[in-house]
Amino acid sequence: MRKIKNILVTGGAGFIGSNFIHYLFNDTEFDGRIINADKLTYAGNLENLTEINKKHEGKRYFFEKADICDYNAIELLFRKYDIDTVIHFAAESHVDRSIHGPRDFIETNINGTFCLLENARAFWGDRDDVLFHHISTDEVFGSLGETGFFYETTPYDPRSPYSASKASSDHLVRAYNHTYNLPVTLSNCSNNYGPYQFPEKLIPVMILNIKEKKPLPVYGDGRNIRDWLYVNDHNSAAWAIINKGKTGETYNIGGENEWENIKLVNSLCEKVARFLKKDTDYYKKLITFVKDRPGHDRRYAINCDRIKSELGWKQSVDFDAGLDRTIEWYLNNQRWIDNVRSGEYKKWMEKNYSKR
Ligand code: NAD
Ligand code: TDX
Repeated sequence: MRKIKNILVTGGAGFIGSNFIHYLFNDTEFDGRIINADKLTYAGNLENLTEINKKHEGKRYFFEKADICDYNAIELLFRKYDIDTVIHFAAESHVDRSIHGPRDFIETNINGTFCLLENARAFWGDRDDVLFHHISTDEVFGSLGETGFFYETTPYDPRSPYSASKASSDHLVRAYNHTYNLPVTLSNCSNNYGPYQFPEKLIPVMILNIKEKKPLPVYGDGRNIRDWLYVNDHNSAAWAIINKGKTGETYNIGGENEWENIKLVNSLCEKVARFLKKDTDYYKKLITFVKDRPGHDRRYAINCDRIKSELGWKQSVDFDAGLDRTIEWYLNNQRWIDNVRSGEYKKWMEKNYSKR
């Protein structure tokens, strides 16, 4: 197996990236250095890494505030830390934001990925003991009807500015492998949930609104379907690919756990009510059907047989236990919530959601 000495984690202050850094320290044998490069947009929060920072900063963990679109800044990081592995999480990640303002999505997701690839190519030359792992989404495959699944071979059909920008970055990563022999792997994953997820995505929005007795905004008829995976299971899959995956290949990652939004929101009402020892029906009455998301993809469902059979990965957290863990985390971390809700996030929410 390739020895990883210095891994560059882009977007390591975001939801999945910060969980990945926790995962490396807590759940793996990895003993190299972790360099977290993050621009700290509204979604980047170093509070996610307070404990890691206290214990490991300057020894095995290094934070660098950097924009992945800044060629010189990234070049410096490759040299300074002698990077041999990249796991690329950094992105603008929220579909609704991409509808209101796609520019940052094009800039970070496409140009930022291009800039990282250019740097990796320049710094690594024709080395084959290095790897660029690109984190992508099932949304690049488009939308499914009532049946069927996305496979690694499913043609791309992105339908939002977010998914189009991610699809574009996937194509660039594959092109760098094909054209320049850059050692790359890719993964396309379904919806993640867990601690540290920014409260703009469905599950944290609902948990917090239930707790605060606010309306629970369900888009359209609530019958859209998503496949949910606990964030650590995404990270264990990415780590398996980095260590055992075949260069140049793509792996689908999923929860095999499809839920209609409305059913999930009802289940969250029941669960949070149980935690707070309150009446479930009161919370369910807060459910409010609101104007649909433009171009709202109907159903996502991932076939992840490949990573299971070839790399021996499987999901380890079932949805019931994972949701309980997540609800408990949001109920017990009010300070994190207050901090994250101030600043840029708050301003954006006020501007875009006050009219609903
Ligand atoms: P997030 O929005 O929580 O975090 C993104 C991080 O990237 C933030 O810390 C932000 O500061 C940083 N960032 C943004 N622009 C940057 C730039 N120009 N330079 C440096 N850093 C920058 O996102 P997430 O949910 O953790 O998603 C991480 C990755 O996983 C993304 O690539 C996303 O497309 C992919 N993904 C997410 C999900 C999901 O359900 N959240 C599912 C599949 C794939
Ligand atoms: O308030 C809401 N009400 C609602 O009905 C929100 C925030 C969402 N929804 C619906 C829209 C979707 O059908 O819930 C579903 C999930 O929505 P999001 O949490 O916004 O996730 P989604 O659009 O599915 O995209 C997510 O999964 C794939 C991540 O944000 C992406 O980064 C990832 O690639």
